[in-house]
Amino acid sequence: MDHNLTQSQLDAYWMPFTGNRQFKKDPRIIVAADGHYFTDDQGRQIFDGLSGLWTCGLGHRVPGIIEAISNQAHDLDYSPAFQFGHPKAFQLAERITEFMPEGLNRVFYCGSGSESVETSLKIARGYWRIQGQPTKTRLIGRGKGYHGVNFGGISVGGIGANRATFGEALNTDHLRHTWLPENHFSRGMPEQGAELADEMLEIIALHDASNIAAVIVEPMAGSGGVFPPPIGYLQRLRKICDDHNILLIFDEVICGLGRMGARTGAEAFGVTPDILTIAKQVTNGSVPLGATIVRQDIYEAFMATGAPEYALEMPHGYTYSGHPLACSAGLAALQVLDDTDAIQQVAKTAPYFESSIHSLANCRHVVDIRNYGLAAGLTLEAYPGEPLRRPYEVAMEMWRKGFYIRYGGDTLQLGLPFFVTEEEIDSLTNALGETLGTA
Ligand code: PXG
Ligand code: PLP
Repeated sequence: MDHNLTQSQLDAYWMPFTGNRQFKKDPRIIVAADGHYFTDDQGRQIFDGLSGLWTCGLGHRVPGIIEAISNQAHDLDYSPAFQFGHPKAFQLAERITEFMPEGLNRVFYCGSGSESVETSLKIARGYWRIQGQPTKTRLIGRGKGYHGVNFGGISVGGIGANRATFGEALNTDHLRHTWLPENHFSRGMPEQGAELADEMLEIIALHDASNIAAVIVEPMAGSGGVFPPPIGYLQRLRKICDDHNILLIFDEVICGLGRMGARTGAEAFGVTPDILTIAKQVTNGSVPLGATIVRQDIYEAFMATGAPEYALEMPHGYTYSGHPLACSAGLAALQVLDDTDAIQQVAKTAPYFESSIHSLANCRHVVDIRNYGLAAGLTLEAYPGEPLRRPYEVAMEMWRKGFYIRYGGDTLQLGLPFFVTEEEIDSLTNALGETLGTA
């Protein structure tokens, strides 16, 4: 394999969510991975402090998953997603429901988190139309929310930069984000802020519930900077949705399948949504797959419109919905998750990680630290007029030191592998402390 990329090869690839000009001057090329470490093109070992992009909680190159994908590629490389099925798509659907809260037991596949979000929003609107309430179309999101990059997702999303560039999107409203100054340096769920859910009542007063289809939130906001929900917040939001007949969607693309130390964020925080999205961890990142899981009665409503049986109940789906490689990878990943008690391991390691990461509270430029499960976010004080620069500089220095961490906006983000050791946590935190000390 030739890792000496030519300038024209570097130029040809328009990289996603990347500073392309900076990257191409100083490329960071990953050529291999194993367990908790990447190998770069200089042969350096780099600790994976974000589990890929929140994808690979079980580490890289998990034997059962490699084998499943390679066997599947031999047996059935592709099977048409529309009007035909293959066994693993059904087997995985049932398996996924075993990880879901009680009552969420119908699974619609797609290829990514962004698509799982679009699917959830379309199901919500379609559901109300079928119920004879076609005016219930409005979609509500939350500040700092990340729901992928498609038009629905950026509309309900609460990260301005992801949307402002692209002009008109869907008409949506947003609850305020839950990042309150009085909660800075909270460990786990912050104490203040449950009442922020009541903003939903103001939005209802503005539009009337008869025009609102759904509200979508991440149980713990991830990409926006890791914001666990205030104690009682999600319960309050659930109650308002129930009182006003509004569907509650949890976007669990990061929270789902282990990272919170529970099977879902819904389980961790004790609130069950009507629709839940997953992606990333479902195949341990090995093959793209997303899914939208709904309450059985939502599915049944689509089946019970009186249309002929051969008619499509929902005109929606992706070429790669339930791709055979993805489904076999998903079955294997969930098997490993189960067999290794990985989720219990996350819950067990979380307190150690919490103390370790909060030991950075007094480092220079650290404005706030937040954590839950094996996720943490740090907000850094901005250079005057340059909010994005410091996290970038810190992350680059960490890369030079042999640690991959995520930076975005004015935050650093950590999402450790589920079987991270205390030694690995210590060395990551020490390196980060050293870097911040001089940043
Ligand atoms: N919803 C949520 C809650 C997500 O975190 C998506 C939807 C979109 O998924 P896809 O597969 O379309 O990217 C995500 C993805 C980060 C980071 O650094 C987070 C995501 C993606 C890339 C980087 O926090 N989340
Ligand atoms: N664009 C065109 C021209 C297509 O034919 C298709 C799928 O058939 C799509 C977009 C959507 O692709 P996907 O199903 O992979 O999302």
